[in-house]
Amino acid sequence: ATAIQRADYQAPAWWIETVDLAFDLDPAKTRVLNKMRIRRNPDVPAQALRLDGDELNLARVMVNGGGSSFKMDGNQLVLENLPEGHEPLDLEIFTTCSPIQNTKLMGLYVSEGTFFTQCEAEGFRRITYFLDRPDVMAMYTVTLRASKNDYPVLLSNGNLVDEGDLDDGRHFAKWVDPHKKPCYLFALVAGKLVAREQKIKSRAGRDHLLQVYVRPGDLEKTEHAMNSLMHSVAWDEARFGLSLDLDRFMIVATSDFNMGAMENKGLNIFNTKYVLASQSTATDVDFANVESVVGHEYFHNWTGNRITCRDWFQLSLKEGLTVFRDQEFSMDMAGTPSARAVKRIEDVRVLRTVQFPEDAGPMAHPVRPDSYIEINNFYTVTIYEKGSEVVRMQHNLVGRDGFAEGMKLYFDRHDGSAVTCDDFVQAMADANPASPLTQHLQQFKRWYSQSGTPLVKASGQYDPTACTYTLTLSQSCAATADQPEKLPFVIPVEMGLLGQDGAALPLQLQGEAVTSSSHTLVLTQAEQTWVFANVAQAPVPSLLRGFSAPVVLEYDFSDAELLTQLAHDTDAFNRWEAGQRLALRYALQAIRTQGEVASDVMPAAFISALRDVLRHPTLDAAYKDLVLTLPSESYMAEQLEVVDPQRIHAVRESMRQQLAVALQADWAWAFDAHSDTGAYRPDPVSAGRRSLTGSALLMLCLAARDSSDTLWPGKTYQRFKDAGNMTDRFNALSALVYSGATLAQPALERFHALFRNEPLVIDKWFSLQAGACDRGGNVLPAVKQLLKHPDFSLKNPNRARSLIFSYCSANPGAFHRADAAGYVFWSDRVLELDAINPQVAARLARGLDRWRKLAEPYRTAAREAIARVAAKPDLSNDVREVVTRALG
Ligand code: BAL
Ligand code: ZN
Repeated sequence: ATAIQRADYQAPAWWIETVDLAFDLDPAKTRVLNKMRIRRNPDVPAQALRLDGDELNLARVMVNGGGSSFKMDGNQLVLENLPEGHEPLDLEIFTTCSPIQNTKLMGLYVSEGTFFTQCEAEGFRRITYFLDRPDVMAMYTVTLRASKNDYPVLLSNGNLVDEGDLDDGRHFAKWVDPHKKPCYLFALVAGKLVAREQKIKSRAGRDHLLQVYVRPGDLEKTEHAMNSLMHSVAWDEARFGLSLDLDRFMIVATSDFNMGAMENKGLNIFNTKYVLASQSTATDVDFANVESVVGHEYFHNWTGNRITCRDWFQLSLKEGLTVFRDQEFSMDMAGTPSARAVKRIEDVRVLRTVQFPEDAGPMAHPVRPDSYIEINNFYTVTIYEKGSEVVRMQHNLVGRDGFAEGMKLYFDRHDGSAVTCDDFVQAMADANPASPLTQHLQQFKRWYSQSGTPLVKASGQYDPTACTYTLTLSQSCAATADQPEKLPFVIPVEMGLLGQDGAALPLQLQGEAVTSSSHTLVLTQAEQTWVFANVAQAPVPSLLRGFSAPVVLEYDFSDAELLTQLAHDTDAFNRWEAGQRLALRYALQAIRTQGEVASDVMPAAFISALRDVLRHPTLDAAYKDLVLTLPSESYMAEQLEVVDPQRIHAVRESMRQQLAVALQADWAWAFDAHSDTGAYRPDPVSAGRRSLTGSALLMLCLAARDSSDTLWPGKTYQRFKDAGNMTDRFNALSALVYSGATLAQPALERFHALFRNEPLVIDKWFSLQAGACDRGGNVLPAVKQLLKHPDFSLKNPNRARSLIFSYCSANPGAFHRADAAGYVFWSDRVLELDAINPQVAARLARGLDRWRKLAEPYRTAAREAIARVAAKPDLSNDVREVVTRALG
């Protein structure tokens, strides 16, 4: 396969104005009649019409009611002799496909007896021949015909305009979408479904019907999704003045889905994982994820659907912006400043533990990539999460009101069209002419064109005579796999100064008025210096507050300075960050030290500071829990030139044990003080209390290992049995499993028996065992055994992820084995999955992206495993691209 280049973009030679699709739905052979009105694009030299197709059986092609000559060029259907001129033509194409055989879950497929579609990015070509590119936007009419008994519900985009019975027990439904759209937003669903319904009136006074469709037994698990949808509608109106533009908005859940969810116009299709939630089957994290994903897909209705992408290189135009919007939505819903900070920390943790490695690895690409082989491989944390950070920097540079103005101008200019990332930034800048964004616009755009994580080095100098503090910031960005040279970025660095007692100092840049206690410096050059006046004492700098740019910040903090920040920083992010820096510092020292890992990796002063946070009278439980959580093994690995995963694992385990034992009485206090959360509500405050009690139980079970005490494992088992909600139950179960308690096995068996009919809970059951703490290499044999479990299926992406990804991609201490058995297991699964579902296989294939950093013997063994995958001749493009880059 050849790479597609962004620079090669050309406008389409033809437009498709209307599409009239008729489906005769049958699992084995579905017939699709596609009638299009097409027209030559007058701005482009005359060319043949080339329509994309994939795994279709072509039966007939007609032009203006008569037969037409055509040829095939690979997967493309080519019509060379179409009438000249710019009059519209009627093109009719009749094809069949086999949804039941579609295990790739792209295009039209069957899941548990129900038809679903997934068209983004290039799935529509698996339904009919088409100009399958996002800049071709058409009006759609869709008629569905199917057995009434087997498929009583027939759904597509837009409004239901007709329905009725046909001969032979079949029936039909006709849908018209009032908005033009690219084909990747097309959807249909047909099956035995029931809906929760809600009528709402928007601020603008328009009536809407909201529906959440699920399988009959799942209806009582849809209340939270519906509430989340109503909140999303209200939020987008309140924050951005964007109202729902449809009479009817539908969400449908399926248990077989490659992604989290899909924003098809008016007919969002969701992975059940992000729709279904009940107190007894879903954790607080699941509830929060449902809210966030429902919001994300709903917000796409404007950012993605009304304005879409010119080409797939612009994917972050809609994804980065929509992630930013869903993050803001979740923060606004969370309410308190503390809950906002918790959400921010969680988002930054994902960025740093997943996106930073991506940017430093073989798949590095800019937020707007320049080339790809398989677009499905570019639905990445760089496009989504880093893309969101790039939007967030714009938000911070123009201010909240300025951002709203920029959004307004963006819609005024581009509503109803397919545009580029440049168009978005230009609108943001034009709406805010006096902002630093506009001042540095061309340079700011490097965030879209350059990959890599910038490194910002800071140093400070206090002059006690002049009472000045001089802060110097310098930036650099290492070469990435795709780009050797980098130019300076525009980096907003929000900062403050603390006194030695932790009190905030007023900020006054020399020659300027006092600002406040927090200020944003805009670093644009390789090195810049700022001088602060009237600084009464040597300050502790609090830099990159709120993580104001997606960079690595280096500053030679003393332990004492970090302890001051941990105790006092008014910026909640940096307060948390100070604790992480200290923990990381001690971890790296222990990792680099030869010999057996000490049992006291962290000094007493740090343990004591953590105790103070844990016992703090006013901090929220959720925040405490984040501060008391050590940096992950993969984050530690990223800080090292050469990675010995077993050494990292041993050090982190030792640190956790130290925290468990040293704070044993405090954990017991924390458990008792927070364990009553009253009637279940998934709000951030009570969720935080549950999260902290869960951590406390794990710590108490770990401490019990040292003392052979059975009290806390016993109490934990009791809590597992008696829990009134899934969060408490699962946290207790996890504590038993992660601590290796003897009660873990009976608890796992009981859990399975209780929830055998709840697929999403059984996913948790698999995932927990695959993610268990490795003790003497015991996890891999357990995972292999679970592969044979009757509930396991490789074909269901959620189930495959729950067992295989949880082991290969989320459990480094168990996966990186000196005997290479983890890597062999990985390569076997990548190859098996590739034959079923290349998209999911390619995700798993990313699991060894960072093999070059590994110490021996891991490095050689990992390379051999990747080479083994690459040696397979008939690999999908998806997996081929990933392993080729990994080896390249
Ligand atoms: N557009 C693919 C799924 C999502 O990002 O919402
Ligand atoms: Zn999205």
